[in-house]
Amino acid sequence: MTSVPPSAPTPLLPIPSERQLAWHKLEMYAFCHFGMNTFTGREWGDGTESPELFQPTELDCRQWARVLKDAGFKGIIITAKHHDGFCLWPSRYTTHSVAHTSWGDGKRDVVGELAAACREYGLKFGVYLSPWDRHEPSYGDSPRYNEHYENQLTELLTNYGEVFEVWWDGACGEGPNGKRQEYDWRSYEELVRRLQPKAVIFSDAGPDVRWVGNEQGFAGETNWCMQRRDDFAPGKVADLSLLTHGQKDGTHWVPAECDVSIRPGWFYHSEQDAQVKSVEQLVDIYFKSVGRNASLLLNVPPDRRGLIAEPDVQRLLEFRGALDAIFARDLAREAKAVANCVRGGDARFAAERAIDGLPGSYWATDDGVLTGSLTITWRETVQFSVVMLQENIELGQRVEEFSIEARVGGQWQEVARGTTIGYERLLRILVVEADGLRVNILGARACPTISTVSVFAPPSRP
Ligand code: FUL
Repeated sequence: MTSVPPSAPTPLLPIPSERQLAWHKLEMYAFCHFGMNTFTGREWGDGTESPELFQPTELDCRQWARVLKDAGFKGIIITAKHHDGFCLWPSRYTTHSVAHTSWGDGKRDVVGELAAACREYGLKFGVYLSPWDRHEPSYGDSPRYNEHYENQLTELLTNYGEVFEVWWDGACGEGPNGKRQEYDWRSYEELVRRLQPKAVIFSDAGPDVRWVGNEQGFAGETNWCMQRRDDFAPGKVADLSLLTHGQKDGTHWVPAECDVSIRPGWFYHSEQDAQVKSVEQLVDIYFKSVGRNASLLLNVPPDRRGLIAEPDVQRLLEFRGALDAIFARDLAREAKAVANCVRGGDARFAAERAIDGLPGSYWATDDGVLTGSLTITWRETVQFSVVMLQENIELGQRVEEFSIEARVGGQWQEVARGTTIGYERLLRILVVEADGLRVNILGARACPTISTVSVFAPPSRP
């Protein structure tokens, strides 16, 4: 008698698009806030600044790319235009730009220089184009400004090669007597899709990536990639915790991105040189963003020279060193794994699939089996301090609750507990000496599909 091999679990909707899947894998990329505010010392300019003030003395976007690449970032998003309206590229649609300064004889293009540097260093390139524009006279005259915004977006999305992310800021400080602009988000979105079909679009309401609801760099411990997207609009979210946690019953796949600055401000201010975040803070942010099923967009603002300042360069390299040490040795790769339920009893869905280090392979249970345990054992005791879990999100985000146990002296003891997993969940645990580790899936929306269980040894002290 021949038995029919079990089929893969049916995707549990919503699931990520191709462009979202590629974005998930980036995990960590940088923001570079640079522009008029760098030279005025402000965070929000009012649009009356003279373009002449923009005078970087040693601008070198290759330095930005080199530093960020060495620190392990996968891409850079630049503030091509912030709220003050000053454009870092020679836009045909305004005189408020680099083309109208004496800097570089009005012939340099910061966006172009950064795009080229990203290409050279193998980094993705993204753009922030502030919808709120305090300089542009047509702002507030809704159809006219929407056309202006789309013209500028078109320049950015056609002249600089591939763009991986378009960042829409919901901020608008116009008071009750200020200009009211109705943004045509739908039309902007169609434009991005047409010109850069691979780019993800970020805003409070996606459509592809959502703001996490705070600027401190953390996602909720419970963090779903789903959102009831039609209930949201950029800059209009009343309950930010919905962005921090996502929505289990969300209708669309709109995962979270954590934007946070390495300094107190988004722009460079020399008086904040001593306030660059510590390695401990950056590692903590990493565990609370990447480690909670979100991406990390770390802002590293270049200084008035047009270079990433020394304290930041130093800190980024230390941060890289710390991450390399934490993730140096995956003990799961040296272990055996078994599960109490394997889909159809088939080796294609066995526990080993979660520790084989191969992308796309995963442990799964039978349909309707919403709990299960995966046990890893070592021949001798090991010490570990970090566990990484991943779901095969191509089939949807499923796990709602899990626990982790360690076998210490022959006894199983709980060392961590959590809710969602998603693309990636990192857990820091007290160092234990154990010869086994068990991941218990305690609840799921459909049969769990676990693509990775990694167990990292404590960093060895130099
Ligand atoms: C906010 C802006 O108002 C800040 O200046 C900064 O650009 C931040 C990333 O987004 O909404």
